Amino acid sequence: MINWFPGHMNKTLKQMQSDSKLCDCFIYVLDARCPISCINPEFLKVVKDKPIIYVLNKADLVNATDISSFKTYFTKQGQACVSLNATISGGTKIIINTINNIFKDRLAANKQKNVNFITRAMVLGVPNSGKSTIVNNLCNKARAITGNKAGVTRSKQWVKVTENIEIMDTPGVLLPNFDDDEKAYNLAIVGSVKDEVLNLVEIALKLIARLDKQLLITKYGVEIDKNTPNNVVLEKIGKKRGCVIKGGEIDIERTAKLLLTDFRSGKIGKICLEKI
Ligand SMILES: Nc1nc2c(ncn2[C@@H]2O[C@H](COP(=O)(O)OP(=O)(O)OP(=O)(O)O)[C@@H](O)[C@H]2O)c(=O)[nH]1
Ligand SMILES: [Mg+2]
Repeated sequence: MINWFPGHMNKTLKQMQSDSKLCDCFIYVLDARCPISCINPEFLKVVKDKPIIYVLNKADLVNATDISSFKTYFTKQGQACVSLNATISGGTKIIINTINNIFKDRLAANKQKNVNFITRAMVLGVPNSGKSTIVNNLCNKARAITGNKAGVTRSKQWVKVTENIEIMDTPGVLLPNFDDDEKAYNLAIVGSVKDEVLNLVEIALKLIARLDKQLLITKYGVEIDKNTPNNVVLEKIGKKRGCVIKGGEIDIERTAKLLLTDFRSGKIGKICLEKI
């Protein structure tokens, strides 16, 4: 059972609800490795009935077939959905095009009247999904602080992206209660839950349960089969990778961290934790 909903997240949600009155649309950032787990029902109170652009971010870490199924899934909900890699130059241009497309009638009408209408978008999502990286990519500048762990952004900020688009970065917010442990574990695996509050061995075992054993055989050279218990798989990975403490015992915590780091950085492969 994972629960991490510190006071600042509740405060952030309230602030977002108040700021959302100024917003025309929302850039809802999802980690493409587990987009459904990234859906936070609390955001409904912020978004209400305004347009959403779902962003399947970190698309570079997932294979194209999975991306395509999730795009279909979100588009069927009547919202825009794009996939991207926010770490490459120009990776987020598609967001600007999508916003301009959603508001094209209003933009055209305002142009005729010679009024420069500003479209305001709030960037929201669970921690570590890449919101600040997207903001920086959109502005072509390091405006927002980013980091490879949950809870980097602590306060809101508005930034100008084009002559007619302004966006606001927000701190990541998790669900106050998880009704589905599997979703919580997915978020923990991808790094949305602060590692310090987790039992990383438990999370690594959950990751192993989700991975194709053949992939682990290829990547780590371990001798296992589909019936090998997950804790034995983890031990074998530790042994192969030299995670050993005095007396030849496996350092299981270090092995867990190593496996999670390999997964999070894409070293194990392009893997989606969810199927649709
Ligand atoms: N591979 C890959 N990594 C990404 C991508 N976008 C962001 N990242 C990495 O993900 C990590 C988290 O990025 P941030 O932008 O700080 O995430 P955030 O959503 O702002 O996180 P909080 O502020 O904690 O809520 C960083 O290490 C980024 O470099 C992407 O498209 N692909
Ligand atoms: Mg951030």
